[in-house]
This record gives sequence, structure tokens and C-alpha cells, in this order.
Amino acid sequence: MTTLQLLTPTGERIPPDPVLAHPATPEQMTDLAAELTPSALRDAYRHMVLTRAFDREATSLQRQGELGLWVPSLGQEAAQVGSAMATPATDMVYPSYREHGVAQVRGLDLREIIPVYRGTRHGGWDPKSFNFHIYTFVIGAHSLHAVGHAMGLQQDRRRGVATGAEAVVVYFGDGATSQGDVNEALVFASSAEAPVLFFLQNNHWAISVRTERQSRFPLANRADGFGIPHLRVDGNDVIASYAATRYALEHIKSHGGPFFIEAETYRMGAHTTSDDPTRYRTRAEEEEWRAKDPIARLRALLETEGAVDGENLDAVETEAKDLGASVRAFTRANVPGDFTTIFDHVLATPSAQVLRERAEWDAYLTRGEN
Ligand SMILES: Cc1ncc(C[n+]2csc(CCOP(=O)(O)OP(=O)(O)O)c2C)c(N)n1
Ligand SMILES: [Mg+2]
Repeated sequence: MTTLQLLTPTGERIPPDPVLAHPATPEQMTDLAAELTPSALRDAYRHMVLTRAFDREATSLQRQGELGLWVPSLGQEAAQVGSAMATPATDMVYPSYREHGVAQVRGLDLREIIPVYRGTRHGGWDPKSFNFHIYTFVIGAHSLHAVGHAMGLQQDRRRGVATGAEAVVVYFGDGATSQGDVNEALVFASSAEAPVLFFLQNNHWAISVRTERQSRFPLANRADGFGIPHLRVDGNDVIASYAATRYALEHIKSHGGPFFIEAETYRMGAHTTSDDPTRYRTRAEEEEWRAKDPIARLRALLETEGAVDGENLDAVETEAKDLGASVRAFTRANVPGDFTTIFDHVLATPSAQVLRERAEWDAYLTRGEN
């Protein structure tokens, strides 16, 4: 299986491989890549740099005890920003837990993510505001929610209800592809011909388990077993990630069924701040991927093509620095909300069990044992 790459690690544009996986043609990919004008590429660069600055700041805040946990996006910025830039604001996105770059493109104030990892808010943000669902930590569970949402869109269409949404995009990892939920989601999506894009970020690791333990053949090939068309792309290439996602969403809209993209990328940091990758992977491997850094290659392209000048780059740098400072100030000032609200959001009309648990909590507080 070939992998779509349009931007090399050293920042040179290359034509698509002529033997791309069915059903995309190299010409289509070239046309879609051309949509990324110099101004759009500058936007992509800005989104990627801001995402990295945010991620770095949050990692430091966790190390300083301000966050309970952090899940880094370091290294995955191109897969996330490229795919998100190709997704209309009206389509619904289901992230897992490290899609900070997708959040940035959707327009979420990145500081909204902080309370989730500081343990001061139960869920996160309003999913409807940016058509960006809250993070899901149960591996693969949200793939079923995404397919359910896509099947809902089909019902809306049948009933003539206009929602503006045409597809759903779900992000998940290489490890998640071995999970029952994801396979069940693929079955439902395929049989219902649901308008959903499965966007797999193969970052080569599922905590300390390398991808080869999930599969001995490309993970995108798994889509074949479900009769779902697929593409494999270089996920550290923002142009390829954009073009493939644009193609996939067009395909979903014109053919009505699901699509599957495997973006090959690398988790440059730890799985979360709770693990130590030096225990299970080599420095040589990390170095190999450092040379494929998604931001460095886009910057090289922008400079070669004269799409940025010193002023543009300084402005992004300043914005990134300001974002870091603002995230830090926000975090330190962020205090826990009222824990009791957890009972309010379980069911629209609380069941006897929820009411009993709430009464137990109230009694616990009254006893003053906490
Ligand atoms: C159902 C379930 N099983 C196990 C876990 C523990 N867990 C958290 S992250 C993770 C690995 C996920 O790897 P992958 O799908 O590749 O995503 P990545 O973290 O690399 O983005 C596991 C096993 C979990 N959160 N949920
Ligand atoms: Mg992974």
C-alpha cells in the first residue's frame, strides 16, 4: 500500500505517487493540495505553532503540579491541523484526548481544555459551540457515538431536517483499532452507509505497545474487511493530511458511505505525563522521527516559496508566547467547580439510583470526613 506524501521531511513539494490506493487519483490530490494557497499555508503554520506552544506549556504545568495529567500532541500537529482545516465547521468532530490541534482549528479557546486535566470540570466544553465533542478517554468508545451521530444525520436528511452537517469525523489511535468498539463502529458505519470519516492517527505507540503488536500489515487495510474505502497518508505532511481529508469528505458526501484514513505520524513525547518512554523505545527511533518534524518541514516550504517573511514569523512567535502566558495565568486561577453538578448531568430526569448517590454524597459532606 502506498502512502500519500506531498511534502518531504526537508520541505520540498513532490507529486503524489501514481499508484495511490483506490479510489483517489493523483490528479485529484494535486488539485486539492492546490487549495492551500500561501495564506492558507500560513494559517496552517500558525495553528501548528500555537498548538505546540499550548502543549509545551500544559506539559510544564503538569510537571509543576498544576495539572493532574497531560496528554501531549507533540509531533502530531500536521495530521490534526491538516485534517481539521479540511473539515467544514458545520460537520461534527469527535476527538479522543490529544486532539489539541483539531481544537485549535475548530476555534475552541485552548484554555477550555485545561480544566479537564486539572480536574476542575467534569466534562469540558459545549460540544455544539464548535461542533467539537468533548474528549473521550475510554479508548474507541466515541467511535460508536460518532457513527450514531452520522446515522442521526441520515435520519435528519430523510425527514428533511436541515442541520447543515453533512458528515462526522472521528479521531482515534492505532491501539484503538484493536478495540471492539472501533470494530463495531466500522460494522455499523459500513452496513448503514453512514457519512463518517474514521481518521486514524497511527503515532506508532499505544502507551508502551508498538503498532506491530496491533497489526503486521498497514492498519488502513483493516478498512477493506469492512468494505470501507481508505487512504494512507504521511501524517507529518500537513498538505497530504489536508488533501486526503478533503477527498474523503467529498467521497462521503457524493457516495453516501464511510471513509477511512490512516495518517502515519509519531508521538514525539510521552504517552501522557504519567509514563516514561525511555523504558520502551530507543533514542535512535526518536531521533529518526525528529528529522520528520511536521512544523519544521512546513516552515522550510514557506521560506523556500517566499510565503512568509520575518514579520509573519515574529508575529506567530509572539502570539505563541502570549498564549503560553495566558494558559499559565488561566490555570493558576482555575478553581474546582461544584462537584455536586456531576449528579445533574447523568440523566435528564434523575433515576432513583442517581438520587440515592447524591444523598450519600451530601451525607458524606455533612459528616465532614472529606
Ligand atoms: C477501554 C480502555 N482500555 C484501556 C485504556 C487505557 N489506555 C489509555 S490510552 C491507551 C492506549 C491508546 O493508544 P492509541 O489508540 O494508539 O492512542 P494514542 O494514545 O497513541 O493516541 C490505553 C490502552 C483506556 N483508556 N480505555
Ligand atoms: Mg497510538
